[in-house]
Amino acid sequence: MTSSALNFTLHKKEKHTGARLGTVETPHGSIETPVFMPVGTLATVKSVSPEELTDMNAQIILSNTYHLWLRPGDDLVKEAGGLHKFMNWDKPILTDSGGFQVFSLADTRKIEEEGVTFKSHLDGKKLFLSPEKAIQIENNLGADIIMSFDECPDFNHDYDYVKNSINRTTHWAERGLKAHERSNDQALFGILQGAGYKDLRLQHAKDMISLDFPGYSIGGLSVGESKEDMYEVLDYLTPVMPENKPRYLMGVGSPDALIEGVIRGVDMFDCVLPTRIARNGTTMTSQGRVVIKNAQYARDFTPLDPECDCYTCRNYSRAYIRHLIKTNETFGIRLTSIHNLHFLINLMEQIKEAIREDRLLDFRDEFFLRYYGEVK
Ligand code: PRF
Ligand code: ZN
Repeated sequence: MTSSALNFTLHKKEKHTGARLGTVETPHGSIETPVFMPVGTLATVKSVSPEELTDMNAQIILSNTYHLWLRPGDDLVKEAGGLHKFMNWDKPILTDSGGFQVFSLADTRKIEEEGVTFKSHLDGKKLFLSPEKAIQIENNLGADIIMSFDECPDFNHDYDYVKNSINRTTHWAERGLKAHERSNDQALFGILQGAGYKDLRLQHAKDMISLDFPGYSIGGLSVGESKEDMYEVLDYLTPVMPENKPRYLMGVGSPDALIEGVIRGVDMFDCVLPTRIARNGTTMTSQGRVVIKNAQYARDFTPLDPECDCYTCRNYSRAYIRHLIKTNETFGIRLTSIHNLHFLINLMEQIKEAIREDRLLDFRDEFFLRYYGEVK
């Protein structure tokens, strides 16, 4: 891995769907795809230690340029020896570019060709992020896979706006490529946008693919549109994406969307869902969602999920976890977070097994029946 930071090997395509099995090699080890990536926005997967992530077979985690730039500062992370060393995680890391976070968190932003001016969501301070600046921050953080700076317009934003926006995102991607100083050990992915417009989506994919990134992210989805709308975009988009490069669907990680995304040829996913819902006591189990605060679990001394072999389910009961969550004990949040992450990582293991055996559609139907009570 001297000349390029990333190697993707495609091992198999499923017989009846677009699903693929692959390996992504990075300077911090290999990732077997399809993969679910836990989110560690502030250089920590909230309440879960790196050892616990390793125990649940997490292969790669995601962190955020925008947040780490504001606190503690990318210069400090660089001084610590980079993100891996700073947070004691020596497996692969991916950083998002900050584009999306500026659009979803910051106030009063002004988007221009040069970059985005906005106010910090922490103290209102005026800040400016450009494609060059985003890449410079990502170079300092030192993740294995980094994202190009993009604009993520609303799914229903008007056509002419989105048309301008995708061109701007392409220009930003070109500038990011030029600014990238660590292409030997950091793979820079391009992000595909285009909101809900098929022609703009296909145009943007074509423009970005011509820039020859080592991988492509699908942005602008799961931003409020229906699942059907999202799947429709994937249906026409993934077939035009390079087969020999990883495809990453950004910010998507509900169980149904993971399965449907894999079916449509997506290799990588991330989502705050498992850790976010864990913090109010909502868990994902083989039988569907369990809201642990509910009275029915007060005297339930069985594990959260009888089919799960995670640390939480091996050692603690529903009644105990309910007690901790009800009394705001932080250990309760740790237990539900560990279980939920394990659940999605284990779901991906089952998906890979089903791809290997060419039975992914049957797996989907069985899973949906048990989890949602219906074949969708
Ligand atoms: N762009 C970037 N990060 C993202 C998104 C995007 O469109 C999304 C959309 N679901 C999540 N994270 N840069
Ligand atoms: Zn469990």
